Formats: sequence, C-alpha cells, structure tokens
Amino acid sequence: LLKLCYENEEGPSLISAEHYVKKGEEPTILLIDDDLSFLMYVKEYLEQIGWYVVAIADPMKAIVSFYDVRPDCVVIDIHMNKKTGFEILTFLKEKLKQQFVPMVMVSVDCEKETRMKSYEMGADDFIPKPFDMDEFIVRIRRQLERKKLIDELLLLDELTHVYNRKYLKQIYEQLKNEWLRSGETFCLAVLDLDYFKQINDRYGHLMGDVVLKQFAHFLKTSTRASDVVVRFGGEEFIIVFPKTELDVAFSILERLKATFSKQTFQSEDETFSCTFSCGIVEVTKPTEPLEHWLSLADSALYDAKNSGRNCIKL
Ligand code: GH3
Ligand code: MG
Ligand code: MG
Ligand code: MG
Repeated sequence: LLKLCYENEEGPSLISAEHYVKKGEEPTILLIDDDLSFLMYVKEYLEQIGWYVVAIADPMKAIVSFYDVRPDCVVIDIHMNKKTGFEILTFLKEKLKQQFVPMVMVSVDCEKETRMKSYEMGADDFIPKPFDMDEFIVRIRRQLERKKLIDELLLLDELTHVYNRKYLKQIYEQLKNEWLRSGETFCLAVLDLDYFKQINDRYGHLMGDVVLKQFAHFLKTSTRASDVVVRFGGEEFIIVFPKTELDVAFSILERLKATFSKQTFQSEDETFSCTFSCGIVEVTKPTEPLEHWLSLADSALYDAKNSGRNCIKL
C-alpha cells in the first residue's frame, strides 16, 4: 500500500504517501512521527482494525501531502527533528478552511506544560507515549465520531468537502443581516464545468469525481478565507464573495479561469484538462430572495455557455 522511500541526509526518513490506494470509505489517519519503528508499529496495528493509515516520517512532507491524503484524523508527534509537532499543528489549523479535522498530539514528554500547550494550540487530544494500543484506538475512534458529527453540522458536501446548498441559504441570511446594518453588498458567482458529461463518458465516473474534487479544492485554496465555496449540485459550484465589488470579483474569476484551464488530469492513458464557464451578479439588495440572484447569475452563465464556454459573463 505504501511506498518506502529513503532520503539522503539521515538515512531512512520518509514513508511516502505517494501512490497510496484507498480501498473505500474506511477512515483515513495521517500519522506524523520521525520515529520509524513506532510509525510502522502503529500503522500495522491500525490497519488490522481496518483503518487506512498514511504514515509520514518527514514533517515537511506531511504538510505537503495533507491535502492529497484528506485525513479524518491527524496524529502528530511533538518532538521531531526538522519541525516540532506544534509547528505542524499550527500550519494545518491555518490550512483548514471550512473543515474540521481532529488533531491528536502524542509525546513521550507528558509534562503538564506540554499537555497544556497542546490543548491551548487547538489539539483535540493529547496522548502520552508509550501508550496502550487499545486505549489509543478508543480515543482516536472518538475523534473520528466527532469529525463525522461536525461534518454533518457544518453542512459540507460529501464528495468535495466544500459547503452544500443548505449552507448557502444560511450564509445568505447572514450577509443580508450584515447588509441591513452596514449596506455592504457582495457578489455571487455560478461556475459550471464545461462539457463535463464528456469527461464522465470518456474517462469514467470515478475520474469525473476526481475532477470535481480537484476543482472544489482548487476553488477553496485559491480564494480568500472569507469567500464561501459551495457545491450547488452536480458540476455546478457557487462562490460568494463578501464585501467585494463586481469588478473585483470578475478579475478574481478571470484569474481562476486562467489557472484552472492549465491544470491537467491524468486518466489511465491520457492527460486532459477542463474549463469552466461562469456567471456573476452583485447582490445589491439582499432583501430579494436568494433565488432571484441565482436566476440572474444563471442567465449570465447561460450567456457564457453560448459564447463558446471557458468565459465569464455579468
Ligand atoms: P456544459 O458545458 O453545457 O455545461 O455541458 P456539460 O456536459 O458539463 O453539462 P451537462 O449538464 O449535460 O452534464 C453534466 C454532467 O455531470 C451529467 C452528470 O452525469 C454529471 N454529474 C453530476 N454529478 C456528478 C457527480 O457527482 N459525479 C460525476 N462523476 N458526474 C456527475
Ligand atoms: Mg519524536
Ligand atoms: Mg457543465
Ligand atoms: Mg451543469
């Protein structure tokens, strides 16, 4: 399942997450610890109970692979060579936009100060090493249950992990109330992938799902923290840009369009790319229902599709 890699400097230091294969819907645990034997031991144990484990010995690599792995829980050792577990914790917490992923710190150092610091920095649990495996599993399982519950409460789309349309209604209400107070308008963009049906037909539905996930991930990571990305349905997404004027939203989308069209996807024997079309509206009067603005944005999108796709219309 995992490829063992050997990095130059200090001998074997990395168990790579590249080329990992996930079987199905089993929970994914990202394990970060520079103690290789500990890593292998825990990994094997957790795999026996049916969890999918990505074990990473190089903390720098852990940060990079976080998005590919999409863990349901992260276990981080505090004392490591290149970076401390606290640094990784901080980094991942910042990266997590519109998402909850439980972070569990582990350490042989179980001084009160270390435990306190873990919790203060936002860790969801602290487990002293060496630990009893049964207890470790129960505590991680508890975190997985919390994640499941919170994901439901957070109104996330299951496939792409961006918000679903239920949340769009909530954020609209919120922005309406802000507008009533401050008069601040916002923009709403509808994005629809071009010829997406052909991608499914040519490369299969699973590949179609990969494109959807990557598109959602791209939108989320290339917009501001205050922007809200929603999967409205199928291959249609909505971005809400609070406190943003139409021309600004337009140029952001132009940039997204240019960048995304350059991304490539790899099917079994072909490399392909994908584009999207987009319609934007400025919500100048949020007391009108959301549907009103959505239908205006939809007309603009229709216009974009008719103008040859891969373009943005107001
Ligand atoms: P256009 O450029 O006009 O938007 O063409 P299109 O092919 O993208 O649009 P169309 O509405 O004809 O097709 C959308 C396709 O998206 C059809 C549907 O099977 C597919 N789709 C919807 N939801 C999902 C999903 O969750 N996963 C996958 N793989 N495909 C999906
Ligand atoms: Mg260590
Ligand atoms: Mg489409
Ligand atoms: Mg569509």
